[in-house]
Amino acid sequence: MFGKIISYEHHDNKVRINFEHRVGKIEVITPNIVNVFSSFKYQDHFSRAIEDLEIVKCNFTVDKKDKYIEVITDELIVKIYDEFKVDFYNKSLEILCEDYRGERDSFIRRGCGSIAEEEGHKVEKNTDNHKIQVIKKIYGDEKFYGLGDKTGHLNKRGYNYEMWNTDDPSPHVESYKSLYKSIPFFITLREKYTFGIFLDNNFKTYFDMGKENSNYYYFGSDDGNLDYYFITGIDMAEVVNGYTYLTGKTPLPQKWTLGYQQCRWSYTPESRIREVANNFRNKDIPCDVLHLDIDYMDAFKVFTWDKEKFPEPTKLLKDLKDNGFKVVTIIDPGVKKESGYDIYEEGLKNNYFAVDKDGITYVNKVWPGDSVFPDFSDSKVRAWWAENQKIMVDTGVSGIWNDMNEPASFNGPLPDDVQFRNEGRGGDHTEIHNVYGHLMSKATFEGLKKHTNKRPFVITRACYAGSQKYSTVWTGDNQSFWEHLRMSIPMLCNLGLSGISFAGVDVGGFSFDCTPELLSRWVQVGCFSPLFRNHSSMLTRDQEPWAFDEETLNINRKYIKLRYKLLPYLYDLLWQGETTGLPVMRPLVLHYSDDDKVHEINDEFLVGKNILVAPVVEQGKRSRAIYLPKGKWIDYWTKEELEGGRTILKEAPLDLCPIYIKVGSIIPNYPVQNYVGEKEIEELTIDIYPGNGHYTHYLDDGESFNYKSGKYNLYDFTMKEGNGVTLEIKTPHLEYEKGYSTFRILINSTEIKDVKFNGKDIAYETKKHVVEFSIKAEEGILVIK
Ligand code: MIG
Repeated sequence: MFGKIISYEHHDNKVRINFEHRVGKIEVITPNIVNVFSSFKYQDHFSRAIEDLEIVKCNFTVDKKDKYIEVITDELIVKIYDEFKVDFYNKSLEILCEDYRGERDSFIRRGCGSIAEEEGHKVEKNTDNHKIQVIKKIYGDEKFYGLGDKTGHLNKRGYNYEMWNTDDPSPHVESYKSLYKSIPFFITLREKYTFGIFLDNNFKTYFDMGKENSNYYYFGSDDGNLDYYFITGIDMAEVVNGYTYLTGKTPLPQKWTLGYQQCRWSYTPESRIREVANNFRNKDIPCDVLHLDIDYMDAFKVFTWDKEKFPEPTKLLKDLKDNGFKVVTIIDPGVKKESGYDIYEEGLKNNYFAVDKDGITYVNKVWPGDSVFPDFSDSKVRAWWAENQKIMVDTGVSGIWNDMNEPASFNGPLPDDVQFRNEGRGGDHTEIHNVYGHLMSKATFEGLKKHTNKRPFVITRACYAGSQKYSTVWTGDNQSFWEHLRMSIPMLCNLGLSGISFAGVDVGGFSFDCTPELLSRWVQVGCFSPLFRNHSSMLTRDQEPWAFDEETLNINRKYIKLRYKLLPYLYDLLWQGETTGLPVMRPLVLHYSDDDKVHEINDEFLVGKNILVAPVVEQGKRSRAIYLPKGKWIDYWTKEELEGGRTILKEAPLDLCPIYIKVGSIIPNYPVQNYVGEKEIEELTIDIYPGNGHYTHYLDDGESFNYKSGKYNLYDFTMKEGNGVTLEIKTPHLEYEKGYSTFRILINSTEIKDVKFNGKDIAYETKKHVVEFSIKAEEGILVIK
């Protein structure tokens, strides 16, 4: 297709290569990130994922060799051959990734497809060529991670997927090619190397990770540009950082968004939501957020309230706020086609809706019946949608939940030729589909930012790469199946590796009836996922923490309280993520990739670097095998020290989720509150697992953007072992006025005889497994012997 290399030119960070039939470009973004581009549709990248990209000025050389052109950065060697074949080497000249030179060749599928299809079997296609396709060689040691919210296991090797945002409420199983999100990014882990590839193409894209043939994997599309980034790094963490350097980091959310959230399709009428709120307080279960699903609206008209079921929404929301609850309302994209309805009329008058091929406003059916679809690919429409958020904000709504934005529709999918403004370029549904939810979230984010001046809380179902800048996500309509509890772990871990740190699944499962045991186990996973929301569908049995029996209620309370204890740790992780791009919930492979035993662990995960969670995810199980990576780990419940690098067997009765803390960890804790902000927290608890370690705790007002101008505090803890333990406390940044007055130190060891802070003796108490004492929250050296 490209033909032979004819010549090349080199300007700034770009190398333009003229082939016989086409032009190819190599762009050096940073020493670790190189873009491979050829225009098939647009001359420029026209990226929806990457905004305001900063090209790092770096030295690189370009040379013409006999058979190839060589681009050398400080970290990468890129060799470009005829036909725009591109190979990547590290600086030691070891090959990381090369284009496959052979023919595509699928394995044989014996039998007769048409007969099987008649009975309803789905028959997989054989080789399927795409206009744009890049085929990479498989060396044999590859494992693949990322790709957003795909079903199945952590490692994607041997499977194929498509990126086409899809709302399919039937049970999500391993054979699904696509769900709600399109994040065309994956990380390859090889025995000694790791790198990521981000195909920035928002048309339908295809990923085959060695399913068609075990000698190669490929990615491609039938439209858009050939436009991919090769991202390398010393480890997976650096690759994630590189990917989020391009597409953006998950911003620090308001602190209450990390509290427990309760949802249901739908809490209605208003007396029901008041009852749910009161139950939380009466039953001593912390909760920060209640969600209102579609039935709060008048005839499903967005930005309206059903005045019969919710006669006084402002008063309701105020009462709930006084009781410590924030309310999040659902907003779908579909606008009811109804004359006299202001949102519809306004949009129609201004041509804000997508149109059909003849330029007539396109109509499809969603909840309100016949509906029209705002064209979020037009900045004017986004600005209008952003303004509409004010209607909700003025009523007292604290966050917006964007659903159905794949977009989903009842009368068949939107036809390919539905027309959008596409930022002035014009484009059809095949181009906008995968970014529709992304652009809707962006509009919602901007509206909430403007009208609250707080960090926006948006939850979206549909996504594209980079949506993390605007929105948290949930994984759509799972079911109350054990299989879906199991799947939630690799799914959230892969979303995290795909840049989406703030994510969650419907705890307890959306469709189907949950059981007491399933909810008891699910809350043990949910309390560690960044978005912690129990949600269930109408027509299923109640699923609130108290909806089953006393035991289930107690287990819910125990883990929701644990969540509130860990709030400062989770908040710190999100704060760190603004710099590192690392998610809260991480697969073990992210930090222990040298240990091949963790590469495929689907039923354990890390929270940050220090906490390992190994939940029970099978009905009836009361014990499980747990692999602990190398190093020393402390059992969170018994305080027993365990040597890692081996599999242990752990008893896990229904109320116990196995949790392990790495030796050398320092974990901040808050007292349990009914909701974030209920208590003024003057004393920060520091849970210490003696060893060598370092931790930085971050504190700010938890809601505004003042931290961006320096209004925050940092508390730095450095722990060293040897002749007891010393903990050096520093406060390198203290510009937020409401700091702590004391630290409550918990030392997870009882072999202690003497504690001194800045040379003075400190009295301590010895409890069952820990030694406890308080000190002033100031700089100093704590010596524990
Ligand atoms: O399928 O608004 O995924 O969370 O409760 C119905 C009703 C549409 C789908 C969402 C679900 C929500 C439901 N919605």
